[in-house]
Amino acid sequence: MKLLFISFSFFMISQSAFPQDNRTTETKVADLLARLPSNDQLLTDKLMVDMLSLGEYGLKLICNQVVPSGAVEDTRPRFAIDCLSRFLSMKNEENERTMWEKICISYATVQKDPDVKDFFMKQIQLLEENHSSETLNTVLKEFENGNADVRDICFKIFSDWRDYSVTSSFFEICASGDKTYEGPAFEEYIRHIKSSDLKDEQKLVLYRKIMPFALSPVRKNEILTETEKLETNEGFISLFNGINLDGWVGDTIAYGVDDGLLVTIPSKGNIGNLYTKKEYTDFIIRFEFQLTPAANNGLGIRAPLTGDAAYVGMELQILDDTDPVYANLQPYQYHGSVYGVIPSKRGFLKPVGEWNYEEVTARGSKIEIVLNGTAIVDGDIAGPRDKGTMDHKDHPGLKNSTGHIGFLGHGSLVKFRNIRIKDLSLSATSHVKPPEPYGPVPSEQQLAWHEMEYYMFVHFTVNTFTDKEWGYGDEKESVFNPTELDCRQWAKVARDAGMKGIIITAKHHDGFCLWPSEFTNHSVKSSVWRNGKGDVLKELRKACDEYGLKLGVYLSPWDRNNSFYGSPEYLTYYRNQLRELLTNYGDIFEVWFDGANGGDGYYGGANETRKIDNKTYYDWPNTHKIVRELQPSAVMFSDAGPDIRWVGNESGMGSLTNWCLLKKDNMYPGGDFAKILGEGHEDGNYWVPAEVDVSIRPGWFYHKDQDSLVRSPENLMELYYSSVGRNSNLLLNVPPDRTGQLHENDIKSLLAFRELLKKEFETDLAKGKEVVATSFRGKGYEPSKVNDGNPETYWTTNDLQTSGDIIINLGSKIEVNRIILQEYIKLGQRVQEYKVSALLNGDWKPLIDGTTIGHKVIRKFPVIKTSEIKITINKSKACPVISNIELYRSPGN
Ligand code: FUL
Repeated sequence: MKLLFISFSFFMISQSAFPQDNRTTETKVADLLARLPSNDQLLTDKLMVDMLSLGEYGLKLICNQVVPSGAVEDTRPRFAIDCLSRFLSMKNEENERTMWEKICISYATVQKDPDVKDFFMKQIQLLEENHSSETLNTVLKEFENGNADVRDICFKIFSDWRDYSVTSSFFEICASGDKTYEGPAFEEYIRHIKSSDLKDEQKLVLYRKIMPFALSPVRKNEILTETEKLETNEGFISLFNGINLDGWVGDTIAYGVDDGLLVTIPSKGNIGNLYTKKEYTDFIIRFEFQLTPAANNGLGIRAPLTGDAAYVGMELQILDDTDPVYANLQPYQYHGSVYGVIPSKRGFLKPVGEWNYEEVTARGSKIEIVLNGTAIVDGDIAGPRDKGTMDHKDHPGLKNSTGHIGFLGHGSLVKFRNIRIKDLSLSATSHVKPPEPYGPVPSEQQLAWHEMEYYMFVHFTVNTFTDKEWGYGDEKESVFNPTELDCRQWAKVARDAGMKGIIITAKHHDGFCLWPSEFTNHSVKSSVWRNGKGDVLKELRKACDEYGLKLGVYLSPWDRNNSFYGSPEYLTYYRNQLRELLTNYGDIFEVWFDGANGGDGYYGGANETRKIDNKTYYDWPNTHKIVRELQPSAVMFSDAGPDIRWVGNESGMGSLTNWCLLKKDNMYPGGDFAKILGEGHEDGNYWVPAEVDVSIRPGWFYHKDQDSLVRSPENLMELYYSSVGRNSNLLLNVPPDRTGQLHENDIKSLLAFRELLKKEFETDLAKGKEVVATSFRGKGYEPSKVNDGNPETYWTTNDLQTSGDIIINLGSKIEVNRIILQEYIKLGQRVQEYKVSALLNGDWKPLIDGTTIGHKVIRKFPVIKTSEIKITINKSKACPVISNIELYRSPGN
């Protein structure tokens, strides 16, 4: 391009176009077009110079012949115009450029054909490449003077501009008050600033400039989100959430929230002071305010909650000092002055009714105030504090090192918005504080349990040999005689199937113990198996250790064998057995208390029905204490916790809405709580997540006639989605047969499922990709934390925000059909509503929506080819805290 320019200049000097040429312009145009297009660079250059000398009329004649692209007509005029505009774009002759822009605009305006319109607009763009401001001004003038058609064209030209300099034009369009263009201009303004290379601080200035013109709440929000993001980067947080007065104390009657603004309500009587709950020492506070005629308010700083803040703290005047009633004020009473202490400059307020932007910096004894871009106060309170104040009054508050910040009411109507603070007391190196936990949070042992996700249930006892599901309790011990018991085989299969542990029915309702309990003869020690010397628990413990699995125990509270069942003595017996299990078999990760309680049974020969009150009989709290004492890292399962709750069904269905929270105080095992157990309580006061227990076969125990009814690998996959995929753990029962080993059909299915699972989640398409969010809390909580593979890092926003978008940029268009979402549950379960969408032809196509997330949700959606996936947190109890997002293209649909 540079070379071309030099050669043009040469022509301009050495050749005058059409010397002493008396032909008409029409003939010259025809002659010129006849010589185009040309591949000869020199000739082209010369023709361009000639073209320009044709003047406005001649150029218009060329333009008149412009034809839309794709048509077979003569393309020479197009070539001519194209060359010419390139030429002009490199020259500085303003007159010529302006002439050409005007021509292009007028042609773009009158042309009906969209292609031709486009063509002329591109010409204008070309002109802009080197000289933005003049071109922009021309287009802007056209916008301002133009009819609807011209305006549309000009607007399109603006929005296609790549340079950020166009933002000021958008600003003028936004400020023009034309409703048709306000919205789009606003969006373009934001888009241009966002994509510019400006520093955050410069961007903030531009956003602030446009803020007062944001008439609709949507736009206001958009700009707020952007500024908040930038200010968060700088360490600012919002003091006012636009919804309620959370975080504020004092006169919450005469201050209220109206349409996202903090307002005084004079009708509520004397307006008092509204203070931040928190105290601040050194800080920068930024806010906007709008005054009414003669309005009076004040910004209290380093103030106590009671007393006259102007004296017991400091009052920075907020005052319409332009009103005649204030004609005779002292400078230490003007707007901005530290009342009575430090003067300010008058004359920088916007006209009453307009929004003012103010920034106050309090650092040690220095106070600075910038109003609408002008420094109106730059003072030091040390002097007046030690030597006396301007108003000669006593200001003990000047000695305060810290205090509340507040709006001090003096009866007038005043509005505030965008109140943000940066706490300078937090040193620059100290990182942004994490959010406080919200609501109940998981214990250490519950967290470890959440990580397990998928493990094996083993139902094995006399029933295996009697072909029953519930033994009556009168079974002879000799029936228990597995021919080739092999706990190592169970453990190997569990490990190979991807499971993390095994929970065994140490004692089922029949009362038969798989370990040689000291407290009964109804156990393996009375069987012929291993000559009465066997101990299934011991063998399983060893096997689990060998295969790196955790061990859990099921000890049925209902015991149809024991003669004491129903009386207090039984509790002693039950607890003794529990102690044996929790003392002699190493670390136990989960103790399983089932909810089937009471009924008929053998009961030591009584052969009768025994009913117990399941609310009171077991005195659970005292049993729980034993577990806590002997196995502090174990979790306890039952219908109602205390640590893990039943999901409410045995069909493998976790609930789509699934809170890990439960109001368990009035719940007990065996109660009628199925639906509650599925969903949990949104406002639950304990962390009690759900476990999905389900069998790979119709029965819990092995029955030969169910060998053909083992769940298929595909069916196991569905179970996985409806349990682990729904914020629950999956406890999958695989019962050994009479040999004491798992049946080959079960093994085949489990291992094939394992393979399917691997393929289902083979390559995480989100990993390491660029992630952006509508806002984030600050350093250490960036959106990139959701796909850094580290479960201990997370994206979150500032405390007052309860929604937000995260967009994962996949780099190019790829197919996706699964998403995994995880909250950082150490800070509580928060998300109440979310949705996922994909970018499709420039629009966000909704894929799925959901309610809760918790430890993990895995969601399917039909295959979509997209370059961006957006996760929207619509509603959250407190700022959303997301630790992980994964995306997959699974072989399934
Ligand atoms: C229930 C029992 O009654 C079933 O037999 C099975 O053990 C199931 C897991 O728990 O309470």
